[in-house]
Amino acid sequence: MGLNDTVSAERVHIGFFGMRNAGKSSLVNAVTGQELAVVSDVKGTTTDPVKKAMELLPLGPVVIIDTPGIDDEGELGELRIKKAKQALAQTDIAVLVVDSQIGLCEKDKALIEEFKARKTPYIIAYNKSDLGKKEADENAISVSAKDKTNINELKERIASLAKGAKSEKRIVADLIQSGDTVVLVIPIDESAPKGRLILPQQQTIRDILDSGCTAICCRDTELVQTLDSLAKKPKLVITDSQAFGRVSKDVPDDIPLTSFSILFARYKGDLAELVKGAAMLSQIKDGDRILIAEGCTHHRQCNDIGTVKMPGWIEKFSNAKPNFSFTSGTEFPENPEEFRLIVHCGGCMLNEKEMQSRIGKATQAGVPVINYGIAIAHMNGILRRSIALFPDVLKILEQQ
Ligand SMILES: Nc1nc2c(ncn2[C@@H]2O[C@H](COP(=O)(O)OP(=O)(O)O)[C@@H](O)[C@H]2O)c(=O)[nH]1
Ligand SMILES: [Mg+2]
Repeated sequence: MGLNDTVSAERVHIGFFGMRNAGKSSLVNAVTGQELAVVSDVKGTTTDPVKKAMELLPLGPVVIIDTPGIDDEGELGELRIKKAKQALAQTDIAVLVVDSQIGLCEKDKALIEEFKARKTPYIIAYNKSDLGKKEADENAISVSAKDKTNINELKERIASLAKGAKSEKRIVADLIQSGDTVVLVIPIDESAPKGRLILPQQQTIRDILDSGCTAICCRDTELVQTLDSLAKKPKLVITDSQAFGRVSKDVPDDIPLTSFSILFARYKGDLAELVKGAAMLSQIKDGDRILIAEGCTHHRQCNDIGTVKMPGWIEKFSNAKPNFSFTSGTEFPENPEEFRLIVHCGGCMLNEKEMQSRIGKATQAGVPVINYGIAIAHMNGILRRSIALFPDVLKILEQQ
């Protein structure tokens, strides 16, 4: 990723779905103007979803996802279908590609139901119009990847769907006003990446700057002197959740304090659902199955927390020996009901859609779900203070 690129998780994700040989890959190539995807008349050529971040006019920064056909057969086929479903979890806007010579089949209709259930805006692209045109209705467009017919029109339709698809949620901007000062506490320990800040910290600083506010960063060890040096009381202190215990002692009670994880839980996930789940931590017994889910596969800091620290903290807090399972990257159980609790990472590499979809799966299965920051805050007895900024969520905690 180049330094000036839009963070992938912040881009509108456009997924192309449909039957094998409908022309998904050809249409992806026509829309992007690049040979992004393998086109083949052998069915089932695309095996894994292919993802690419790019600028797509008139939309701007997007991620294009080309998926394998949903009608794949055999064991390998099942895996491909599963991967296509995982791609759907990240998709902000879906393009259902249909071979106009064949028309909508049952599997296409099932996909449409799936789009609706996930509230994913979609458009049907009847492809291969060069072979004979299918009259397109309101939700559809007739295109030819081969002749490049109606490709610009398709892009415009996708762009207009995108307008409503990305939420207007902000990380902190709605909590502060131009002129405010915000203090960010960023401990630099062995788990901090060398020479840089992590994504949630960068994004929070940017959101503060965009709001015409001042961001002051310090380590936990310099927090007291930093606060003492300020002529004006900061509007808010945001800390790394691992330092929350110490930081909460150093920040006077009249200054609101929260953590990056709480802010990101609100930004990408569902803070109320996540806070509700925290109570389960106090009910864990020997042998209870707990899933620790991470959004990325390569983040050393998270790995450390997820596979080592978090299980240790939970055992200590619950005074029990639960049974931990771990997933990472795009893996996430379709049916998580076997778990008593799901502890998810902050999800800095996942887009909002995916985070919402995971929380949705868990709550539908009746499984409480929390994130690292909320777990840490709860186990240190400081959850209340870290969500005091959000009265509606605080109410939920008090009602438990
Ligand atoms: N006539 C015609 N053939 C097309 C068109 N789009 C794709 N194809 C052909 O359909 C076959 C399958 O295309 P592909 O993009 O690999 O389909 P996918 O399996 O849905 O990704 C290939 O032989 C393409 O050349 C089109 O607009 N018109
Ligand atoms: Mg393909």
